[in-house]
Amino acid sequence: MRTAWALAVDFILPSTVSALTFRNMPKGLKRYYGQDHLHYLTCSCYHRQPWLATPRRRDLFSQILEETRQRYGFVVVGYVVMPDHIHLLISEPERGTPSTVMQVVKQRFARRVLGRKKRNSAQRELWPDSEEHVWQRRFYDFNVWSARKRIEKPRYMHRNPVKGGLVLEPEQWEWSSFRSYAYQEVGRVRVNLWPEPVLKIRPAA
Ligand code: NI
Repeated sequence: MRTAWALAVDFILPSTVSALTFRNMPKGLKRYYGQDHLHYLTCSCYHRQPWLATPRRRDLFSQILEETRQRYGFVVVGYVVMPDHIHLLISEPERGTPSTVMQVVKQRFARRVLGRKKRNSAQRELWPDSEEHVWQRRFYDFNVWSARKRIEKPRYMHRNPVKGGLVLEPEQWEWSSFRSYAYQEVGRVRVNLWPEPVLKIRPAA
């Protein structure tokens, strides 16, 4: 993961989302949204523990990302799921903000992997806030404006598993957008695709 250029920009609580969702976010910070650009998001597992080490976990994360994409309405331009962190290049969502998307994905994944541990009420107290045990609180949001960066970011993401010594070629890593671009494969996460528009039909007066 390369974060030298990543901006830990400020954060504003979106009024549309309950404060509970954001209770782990650092206070007094704000992020800026609403522009027509892409967001390059990076989030690491807590203390770089490999919560995404197994294919099953990476499948789960990908599935949650796709469900969230459909629900919040955004384009995944590129992504990679690594054993201890993730990178996403996404559009502005139709509902909420990139921060909402990140929080939803982090929370849903944490709940799923910690679900079994939390079922026991005695253990529940040992896991007062599951998300904190799985993900770092902060994530990095880098606004991608230029055509050059729009190319550079996916390339960097696709090479991440190679640089990490996990595979020899980007195409050998199933949990990235590479194969969708190279072979037009329909992957676990639909890449470069707007969600189906949902028609809101008003009842006749
Ligand atoms: Ni990385």
